[in-house]
Amino acid sequence: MKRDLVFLGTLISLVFLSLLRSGSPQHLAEEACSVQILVPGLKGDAGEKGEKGSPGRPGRVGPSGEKGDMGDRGQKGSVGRHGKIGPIGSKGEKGEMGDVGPPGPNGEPGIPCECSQLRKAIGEMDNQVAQLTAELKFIKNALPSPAAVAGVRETDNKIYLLVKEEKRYIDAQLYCHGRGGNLGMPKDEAANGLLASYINQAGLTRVFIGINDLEREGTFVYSDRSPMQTFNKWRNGEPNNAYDEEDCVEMVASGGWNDVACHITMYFICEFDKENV
Ligand code: MMA
Ligand code: CA
Repeated sequence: MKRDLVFLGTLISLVFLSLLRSGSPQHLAEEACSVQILVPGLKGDAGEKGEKGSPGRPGRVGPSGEKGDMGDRGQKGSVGRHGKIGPIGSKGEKGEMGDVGPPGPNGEPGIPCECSQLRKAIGEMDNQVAQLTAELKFIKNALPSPAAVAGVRETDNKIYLLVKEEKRYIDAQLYCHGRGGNLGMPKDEAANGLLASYINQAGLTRVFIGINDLEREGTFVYSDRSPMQTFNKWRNGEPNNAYDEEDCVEMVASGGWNDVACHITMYFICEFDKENV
């Protein structure tokens, strides 16, 4: 490179000199041609060592190696993550009922108001509840099987119950006693008329009522042992103690009374005092 520069410099100097000598452009071409006879100078000294080149591109990927030997067994892995939640199980059987809990806290105080009317109404309702409770208790205790019930009849102080189960007088009396009552004992016209209509409305012709002369022939008493008063409803010709065996009494559909044998069976009417209900 250095040698080339020296040669070029020499060439330019010679051309310049010849231009100065000629003094005109016509002589320039003739003088330039004369340069062709020039010869190169001596070879220059060796240049300095060049700088290191940049690294070459990476070579191509080599062929895959032979399969290696089997490696050692790996270490035991760490615990895995939690699995997903399983499906909901079937419902268990109902447990036993727990003990009764402690009583709750007291309620808020009531709102003050003009309560006299309300208090009165509540008092009346309390009475009605008590009455209904007592009646329900009576009904549960007194009623025979539902099929045998023909409703009840009542007056101010009595409840009458027609029992459609055929019984002998003594068993009918026991039945009524067992429920806190007696066989029906009509002691006045009103009561007698009520029982008569009860029988008729039930489509019956006769029922036992609570009158008999079991203790003393010819002396009729009510089944609560109270004596017969002036009121009676004996049919014409009764009591006749037919066949000398009629110590019990039936009421027929007209409301009239007739003495009959106590061992025959028929439906009957019980009566209950409301004050005992
Ligand atoms: C007759 C009459 C009554 C008696 C009955 C007994 C139908 O009426 O004599 O007094 O009680 O018979 O069946
Ligand atoms: Ca008779």
